[in-house]
Amino acid sequence: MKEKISNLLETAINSINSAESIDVLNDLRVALLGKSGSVTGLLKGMKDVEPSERPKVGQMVNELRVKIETALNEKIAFIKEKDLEKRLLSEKIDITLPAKRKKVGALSPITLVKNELIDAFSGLGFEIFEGPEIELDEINFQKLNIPKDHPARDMQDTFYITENILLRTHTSPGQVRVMTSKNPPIKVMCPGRVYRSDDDATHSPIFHQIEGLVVDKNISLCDLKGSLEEILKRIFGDKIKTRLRPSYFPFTEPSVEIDVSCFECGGKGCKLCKGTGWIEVLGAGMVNRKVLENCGIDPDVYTGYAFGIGLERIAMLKYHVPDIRMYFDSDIRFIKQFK
Ligand code: FA5
Repeated sequence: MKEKISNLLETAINSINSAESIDVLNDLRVALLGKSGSVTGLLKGMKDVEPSERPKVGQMVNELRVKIETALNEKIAFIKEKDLEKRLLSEKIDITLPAKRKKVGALSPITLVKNELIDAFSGLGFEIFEGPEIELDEINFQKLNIPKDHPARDMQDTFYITENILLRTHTSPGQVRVMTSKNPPIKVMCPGRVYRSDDDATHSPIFHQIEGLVVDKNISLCDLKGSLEEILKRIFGDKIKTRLRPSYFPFTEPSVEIDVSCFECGGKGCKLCKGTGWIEVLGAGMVNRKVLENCGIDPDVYTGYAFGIGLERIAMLKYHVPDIRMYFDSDIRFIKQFK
């Protein structure tokens, strides 16, 4: 029996030493120590051993089991370490290689101008209000003093969903929504997308505006002029001058167009300002008494001013974009210029 034990130990250690994979070692563990393994087989032969010898032989078999188990575990640990070394070598990372460049997008010039304007108006205390793009005829037109069949509707033909529901033609309905839901003092800007049945190099069927509205006691045209001068200087530079020209909007009275002196030629006259030295940038005016009344605000107590800026137009001027359709062409070369 003792000989059997030492023979089994020798063959087991040889097999473990020559094994090259964890799978082979696991098979060996089953063949040697498993239920029907060789070591368990030895125990079954104990009945043939002299009773006086049994404790000693039993101890030898246990020692054999421990030696085989230790040898198996050591070999498995050795193989695992080798595998790890191999993997670390093959997966070596060269941190000196140049990194792959991530493609970074750019903000559209419309977003750039929008952010700049929002920033400037916020600085003057304007809060943001955003109205819906699908609007009621009543709010887009009628409450703004543009009744059905008013000739001013020709300038803002749009896309009708039903007879009374349409895609808003300007951000001015934002004025109505604010005035009917909030008491003065009011100081808001309404940025957003608007729609018209237009399509040429300077007019798009979809474009962006920012509306401004201030309603309080004693608001005058001077407040309008002062605030907008401040904002336009932020956008076009400190050197520009502004001027107010009489205009007409049904929802403001008096109404004005605001021009800035040409920031390209300093007012001497060039291609950009078509030789006039001035560039028209926005429409504005004192809120019409009728509009205040339509929105439940007493025009004998409160007055207000409002203005509407076309973002595409400002961005075209600022970034020399020759055709409004370039904003919507999805040509990556166009947008890359604004990084
Ligand atoms: C209005 O939309 C008025 N709601 C502005 C206003 C608000 C006046 C408050 C007074 C008080 P107008 O139709 O002029 O006004 O448009 C304003 C600006 O939007 C224009 O100066 C122009 O820059 C831009 N715009 C108008 N139509 C288009 C178009 N189809 N594509 C691109 N920009 C346009």
